[in-house]
Amino acid sequence: MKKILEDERLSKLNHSCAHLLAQAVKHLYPEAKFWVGPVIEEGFYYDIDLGDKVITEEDIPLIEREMKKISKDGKRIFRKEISKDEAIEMFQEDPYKQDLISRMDENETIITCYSQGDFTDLCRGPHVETVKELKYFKLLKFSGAYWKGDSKNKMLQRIYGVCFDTEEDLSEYLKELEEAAMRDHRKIGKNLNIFMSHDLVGKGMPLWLPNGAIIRKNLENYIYEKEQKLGYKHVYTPCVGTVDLYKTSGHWDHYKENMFPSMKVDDEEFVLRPMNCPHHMLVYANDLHSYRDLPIRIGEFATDFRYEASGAVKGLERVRCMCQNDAHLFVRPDQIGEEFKKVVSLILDVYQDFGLKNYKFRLSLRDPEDKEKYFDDDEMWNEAENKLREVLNEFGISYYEAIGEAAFYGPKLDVEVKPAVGPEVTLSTCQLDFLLPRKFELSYIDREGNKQIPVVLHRAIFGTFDRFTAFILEETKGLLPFWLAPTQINIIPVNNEYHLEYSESLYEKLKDYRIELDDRNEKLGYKMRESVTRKIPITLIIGQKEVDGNLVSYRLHGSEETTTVTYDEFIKMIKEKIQNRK
Ligand code: TSB
Ligand code: ZN
Repeated sequence: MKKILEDERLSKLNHSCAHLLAQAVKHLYPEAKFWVGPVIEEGFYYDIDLGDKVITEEDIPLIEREMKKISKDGKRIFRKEISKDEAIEMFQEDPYKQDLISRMDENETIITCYSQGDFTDLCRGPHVETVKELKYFKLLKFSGAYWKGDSKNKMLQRIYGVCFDTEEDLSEYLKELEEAAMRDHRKIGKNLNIFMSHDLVGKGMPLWLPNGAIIRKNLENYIYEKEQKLGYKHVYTPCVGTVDLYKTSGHWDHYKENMFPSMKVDDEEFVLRPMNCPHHMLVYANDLHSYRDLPIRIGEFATDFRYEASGAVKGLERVRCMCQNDAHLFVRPDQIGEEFKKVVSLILDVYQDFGLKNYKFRLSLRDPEDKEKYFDDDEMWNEAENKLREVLNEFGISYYEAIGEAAFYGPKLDVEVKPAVGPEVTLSTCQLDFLLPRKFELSYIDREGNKQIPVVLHRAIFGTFDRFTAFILEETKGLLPFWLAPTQINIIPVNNEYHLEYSESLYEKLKDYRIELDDRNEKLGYKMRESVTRKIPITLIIGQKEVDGNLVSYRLHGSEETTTVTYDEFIKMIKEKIQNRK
């Protein structure tokens, strides 16, 4: 996919096209007022105040037509420098521009504006020479967007578009967008009945349907098995805690804006938990520990609640109620490197099982300027960040560094992946923490009988089951491997009259698997097509040959080929599929 933001020419073109959009909107709706129109990864958008008017599907072709007309007219685009006072004067009637001007740097006394024909906008530029260059564009979508992203403000109309230099580039891009939209887990999730949402439950609170629950349960079993073998002990803890718990941990001071507000019950004040670390710290503190007991690895499939901005919630990928595949590893300082490597190995192992290849490691560091987000202890941060770098370099995995992405309690190694639609997200994470063990006064007894403070590694391999499911649905385009597929085998009798009885006997014999028998009185071709669109990995086609010879004929999803085997051979084949979990 073309990288618009990183390409100077494409950025300029898209920026100018945003102005063209604004000009066309102004022609059609003279009362329109404009907020900002930035270039983004997908092209550009413009946020527009249209009074009470809400943009609809019908408006888009009209706006596009007007844009074409202006472009054909071919006016030059002029850059002009004006003083701040002139700008204030010029946009007297426009509260949005006044707001922009008032927030400009004090030293910025000269303001640039760009004009094309009858339209002028405040802008830093740069722009193309003439609107004639804006020939190959398309308006992509529209939505409401609160002014400055704040739900207390007025809802503006946001229109998205994209512009290229050639027709071929545009159509190739549109095709790619279409393919990405087909891969969007929200679409797949709906088509395959994996999850739903409902206004009565709330934003960012998906409901996992039976098909989704099968996927999730199997993911849980899969990772639980791995963690068991690696010495993790799982616990169950409540998904609320008192405000005091989160004051002790520091979440209340450094993470409050990501939390749901508290609620009072009798004489206690609770919050829905955004993380599980405090609970696990208390589990650790419930026992005395010797240096010989460490590492202690406490795992949980733990439900958390986070306040995510309503514009940011997205299917299963970014939710307000999530389930982490979480664990906290309590280690001695001399065990950090070793234990960290084990986590990275587990991540690599799991990614290999799922055939995931497109991911990047990110070393997420604190922003030393941000005293609000990060616990203020330079020495502790430097120690943790250097230790992480040291381990990563020793381990030899390549990564990039990102300032301001650390957790409030420590730096982390994140795995970044790109969803079908939208910006990159973090999947797995492994975090180094010297802070919370101190806050909870955790200890172990060292060889000499002295009390020492353990170090904690926070880690989530899938991240959350929610986000991981979203990602694998997109990576597989909904065609999940046999062991994860909600329905694994679909039996279709060629003719119910003659082949149903044998099909039913197969159905009974194969009941250890997630199996369906399609005995509807529909045409064979229709049923086969449906089996394909439902992404069922194996479809059995049972006709006279199979009945007479006690055979099984099957088709693997995506293949046009039918293979006929004995029942035993068939069982052997699917057992291998389950065992390999590939
Ligand atoms: C790993 N305390 C640690 C934990 O011990 C923690 O909570 N880390 S986290 O904040 O990075 O979250 C863990 C993982 O949850 C992230 O890596 C990400 O994959 C996933 N996640 C975070 N926010 C959301 C969300 N809103 N929706 C879905 N998944 C999310
Ligand atoms: Zn944690």
